[in-house]
Amino acid sequence: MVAPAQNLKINGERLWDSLMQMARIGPGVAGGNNRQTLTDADAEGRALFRKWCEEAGCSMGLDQMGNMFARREGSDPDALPVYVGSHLDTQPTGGKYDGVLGVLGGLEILRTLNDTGIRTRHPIVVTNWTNEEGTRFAPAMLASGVFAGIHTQDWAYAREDAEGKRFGDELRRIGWCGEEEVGAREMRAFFELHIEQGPILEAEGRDIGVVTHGQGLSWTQVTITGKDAHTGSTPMPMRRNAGLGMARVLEKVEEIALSHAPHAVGAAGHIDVYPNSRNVIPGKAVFTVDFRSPDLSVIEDMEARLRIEAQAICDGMGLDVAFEKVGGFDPVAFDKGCVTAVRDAAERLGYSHMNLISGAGHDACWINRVAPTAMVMCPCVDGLSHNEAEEISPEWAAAGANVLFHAVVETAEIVG
Ligand code: HGY
Ligand code: MN
Ligand code: MN
Repeated sequence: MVAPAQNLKINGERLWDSLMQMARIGPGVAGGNNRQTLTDADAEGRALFRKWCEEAGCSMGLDQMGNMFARREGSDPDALPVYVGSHLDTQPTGGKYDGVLGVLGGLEILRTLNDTGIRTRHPIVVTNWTNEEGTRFAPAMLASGVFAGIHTQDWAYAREDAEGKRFGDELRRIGWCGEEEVGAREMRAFFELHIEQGPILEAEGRDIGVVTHGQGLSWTQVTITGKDAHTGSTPMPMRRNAGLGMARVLEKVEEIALSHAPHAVGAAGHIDVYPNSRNVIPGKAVFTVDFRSPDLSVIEDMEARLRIEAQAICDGMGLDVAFEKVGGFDPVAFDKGCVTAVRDAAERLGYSHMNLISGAGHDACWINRVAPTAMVMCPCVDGLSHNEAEEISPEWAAAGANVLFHAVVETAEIVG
């Protein structure tokens, strides 16, 4: 395969401008974004992305999970396309780059190919995967999971948000439910550019992360039931305090994760107590424990110990406890050929780089099940993400997009 010329680069200013324009849709309250999946803001962001893709001459596809596909033709219409993309949905207090950099980095590849008149043999398709974040509708990477055959579409459509709204109804409500069967598309390869969402690249002074693996994830929803009662007149020995039970379990979560230092992590980011009234002892606590590790046996150990320890704590406090696995995927090893294409691109372009295990989950983790897949990462300031203060530099964005460009175009085979 012919590698792109070393001087072939994307237009970093245009990419940055597109990132800033997209960031104006679904603004957060502190400079970031709140463009949660299947909200009107998500619909607005999708429309802007579609407009840009059509301006770039793409034909648009949309499947029954709302996954968007912008196709640039190759010289061989029968050749399997090279896919590239990520997600446009954000956390409620999300940053401007998580996911968005990968989608608009893919679009920038098509724009640059148009500028230079370069043809590739394989078509190239830029994707926006629906509901990567899994915040409004658990689990994360829902639509890429359906595409990869992990979840059924019916199960996904029935997922409910905190207000009891169903995924399928909301997708139709915003007008982004396509006709296309989910998962019918075959891929030559899939590449995803993403900010690291961790501190390693910046601390090591590297421009590019060559992502060889992704750590596995486990989400267990824990429901602890006690008894609502008056916080003033109920004697301490008579209380069945579900909130206290939760606090003791969360201490155990920290202990369990630290027992597998330095790579395992654990926390609960979603926490609800009921009735959540200042002068009522919580009768119920519902929270999701998020455990991660590059090692599957460690994840399984943490899951098992959570159930044993939480049961013992609740038994000792006269509380009931129930567990439900609400998300998860095994550690991922990305395709060696695609990873090499990423590393060769970074070398060719003269960027400092290092191998990396992704701490966060990504659509690429599921697509890796159905197509050769790899990821490119760029640093982010202080490793901060899932926070409105998430920040990257235009230089980091351009470096990541250039490596993505070279890996994708080399895999798609330049024909002139
Ligand atoms: O949870 C994750 O790792 C991803 O950011 N959705
Ligand atoms: Mn993401
Ligand atoms: Mn995210």
